[in-house]
Amino acid sequence: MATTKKSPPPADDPALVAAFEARIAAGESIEPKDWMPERYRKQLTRMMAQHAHSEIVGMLPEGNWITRAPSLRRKLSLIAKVQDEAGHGLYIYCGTETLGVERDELVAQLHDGTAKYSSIFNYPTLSWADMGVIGWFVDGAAIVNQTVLAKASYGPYARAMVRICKEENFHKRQGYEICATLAKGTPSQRAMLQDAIDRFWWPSLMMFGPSDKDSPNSAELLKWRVKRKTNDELRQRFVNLTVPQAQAIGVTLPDPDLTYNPETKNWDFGEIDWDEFWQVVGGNGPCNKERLAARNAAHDEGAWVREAALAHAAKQRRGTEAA
Ligand code: FAQ
Repeated sequence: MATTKKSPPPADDPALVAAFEARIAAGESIEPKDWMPERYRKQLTRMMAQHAHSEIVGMLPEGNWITRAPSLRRKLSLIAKVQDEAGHGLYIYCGTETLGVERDELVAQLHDGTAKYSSIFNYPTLSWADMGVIGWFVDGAAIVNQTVLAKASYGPYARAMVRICKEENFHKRQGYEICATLAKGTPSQRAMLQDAIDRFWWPSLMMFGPSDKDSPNSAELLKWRVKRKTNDELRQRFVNLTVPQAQAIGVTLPDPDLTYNPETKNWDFGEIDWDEFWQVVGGNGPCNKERLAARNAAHDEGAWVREAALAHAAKQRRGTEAA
């Protein structure tokens, strides 16, 4: 039997590409029904899907502490924060669907381990102080990154970022407040805080991705104004913002090379362990397997909810058709 060879997608029409790039250069927003180059669609789908997965997997390290929060007030704010992260994942999955991809397909890629999500969520949460430090560093880093993405050229992604950043600001404040409280606490509370800072500082810097010279996607994303700043520029901004916050509560960031550079007005910092970064991104971090197992178990255990929701929707449709 003759096999039919799948033909490659047609090359983008150069005139359409030029018109598209002129719109980007003019600062226009690209909307779902607008023409876009296939590479633009592909890059956005990749990046937005990874972002949505990160929000969903990002619920796990903090969800781990909901039952152990030290007071009702802390428990309420932690539950609300984790629930917000679920909402962020869902907005971004919806945004990704506007690019013509099914959410089920993306979720299947997360569950079978072929999709990436942020490296930071593959580290364990060992103490209550980790809840403070995640809010301060991880949400802080997310805000630095996402405030710029709120000006991305793709409308649905940019608009999702505006709303998400507002919520992330609350998260950062609740985290920093936990840290400030522990910093004024007993010697063992201060030690617990410092230990959490020591464990999360470097992985938080890794959230911004590889250094610019090793970032294969940046050139294209910058050209099409999905990214407006490079990985290194955003990482530097995060360091500059965080150092004074650490000084204000009297804690130490674990980097002996951290020094203020009066010429550049930046805080210079030490070398990131890129081997560790690539190990974690490649699936070999401390908690990668645990995180995927937890997501898969939650998905399987939720099968009856999806079935019930679909059955209900079908019943509603039949009712509307009969009327
Ligand atoms: N982890 O060429 P680049 C949050 C991959 S949300 C894992 O530089 P790009 C909220 C990258 O995908 C946190 N993989 O890539 C929250 C690429 O792989 P590929 C998530 C990483 O896209 C708070 C390869 O390395 N935020 O925290 C990482 O230009 C608290 C080469 O890298 C976003 O996703 C990494 N850290 O730049 C939730 C923001 N870095 O696909 C709960 C949107 C890189 O070629 C609790 N995304 N890789 O095989 C972005 O801004 C960008 O995608 C970057 C990466 C900056 C992450």
